Parts: sequence; structure tokens; C-alpha cells
Amino acid sequence: MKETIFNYLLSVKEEKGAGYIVLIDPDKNSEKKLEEKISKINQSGVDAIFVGGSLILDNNCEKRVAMIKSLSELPVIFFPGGISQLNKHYDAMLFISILSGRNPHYLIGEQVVAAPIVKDLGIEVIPTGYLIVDGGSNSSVQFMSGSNPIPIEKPDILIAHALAAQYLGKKLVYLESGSGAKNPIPNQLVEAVNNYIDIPIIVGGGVRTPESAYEKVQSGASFIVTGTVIEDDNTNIIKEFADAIHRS
Ligand code: 1GP
Repeated sequence: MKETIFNYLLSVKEEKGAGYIVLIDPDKNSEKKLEEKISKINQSGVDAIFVGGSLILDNNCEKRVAMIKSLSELPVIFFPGGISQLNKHYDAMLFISILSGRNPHYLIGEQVVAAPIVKDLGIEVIPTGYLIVDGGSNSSVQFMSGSNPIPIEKPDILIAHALAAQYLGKKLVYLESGSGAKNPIPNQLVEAVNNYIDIPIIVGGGVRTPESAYEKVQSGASFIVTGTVIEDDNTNIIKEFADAIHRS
């Protein structure tokens, strides 16, 4: 099998039961903090790094991504907040379509603009169906993408979207409650989706404790993403997350 980042992720799932991915927002991290954070990530059993944010407030995104790449001992995967964050330093990217929304720009518009640049840069793409689920607070991604989240009391709607993502040929489904969400996606919803689809599920948004991450894995998540909880100086918790996610 060709050695790709996607195959690496599949092998993590195969060997460890599930993977732990840390999200770094290239907007919020000073260069000094980045160094400390990535050194901690390298030593804590994390499987990959996602880089991206809904909005970048300066012109230093590429510089920070280059820095993350040079410091990281793990694959650095672009988790796109928009084409302005695209550059040559990523090992792969989630080629995301926000299937839960009905905004054509994030269903296909942004992807068309990005595709030729991605080809030119030679970045591996991982087709990903992105489903925004209500996390109990207004999320940046919801606002920036102009899309309504799927209500958590409507599991059938979520299941149908996840199945559609699979039938559209996506390799991953991302169940996103929004960065800093009040509530992470309920375990029963992860389980319900997992009972319907065969492709791996990524869960992110509002996961704040290793125990909660463990429960999502037990419910069928293949990858857990945390961002907010490891921002600031809370880096000691990274290893606890990795251990809990790999415990299953
Ligand atoms: C957001 O899923 C990620 O896109 C992570 O969310 O920042 O809440 O961990 P948190």
C-alpha cells in the first residue's frame, strides 16, 4: 500500500484503536508558545497535528505553519478555515466540504478555487465530509460558513448526512461541534452514526476531558481532535488525552 498520510492515519486506528490529533490555530499562537507546545506534543503520544482556524487576524499564517512543520515530529495536516491558509508546508490536507450546510461556497466554491493550487503544491488530499453539529453555543465555523448546525435532537438528520458523505466518496466524516463548544457531541450520536457508516469518524469540538475523549472512542470515533483545552499553558493534559484515547 502506498505510504500516504491517510494510510498512516488508518494504521494508527488499526494499531492503537483510535488516534489523537491536536489542533493548532496558527492565529492564536505566538512563536515562543509554539515552540513549547510542539515540543510537548512531540513527547506526549499524539498521532498528528491539524493546523487551521476559522479566521486569521494577521499575515503570519504561512510563517507559523512553516515553524510548526520544522518543529513537529508528526504529520502536519491542514484543517482549512479558508484558502488564505493554504501553503506548501503541510504534509496533507483535509479536503473538506461542509455537507451539513447549504451554502454553495463551502460545499463546492472554495474547493474549486483551492484545487489547482493544491495540485500545484503537490499536497496529499483527504476528502472529508464535514458535519457541523449544534454544540450549545454559536461557533465560529457556523458563523463564518453561514451554515446552520444539525440539531442534536435529530439523529436521523445527522445519520443521513454521514451516509451521504460516504456515498459521495469521502474518506472521513468529521463530526464538528465547533471549537470551544459548550457541549461536545453526545456519545449516543457518535454511536448512531457509527452504526450506519463504514468510513472513519473524526470527533472534535468541546472535548475537554480525557474521559470524555475515551467515551467518544468507545462510541465509535476513530479520531479525536482537541484544540481549546491545550491552549494557554495547559499542555500537561496532552499525554492524559493520548493515553485515554489509546486505552480502548
Ligand atoms: C475545532 O474540532 C476542533 O474545529 C477542536 O475543538 O477547540 O473545542 O477542542 P476544541
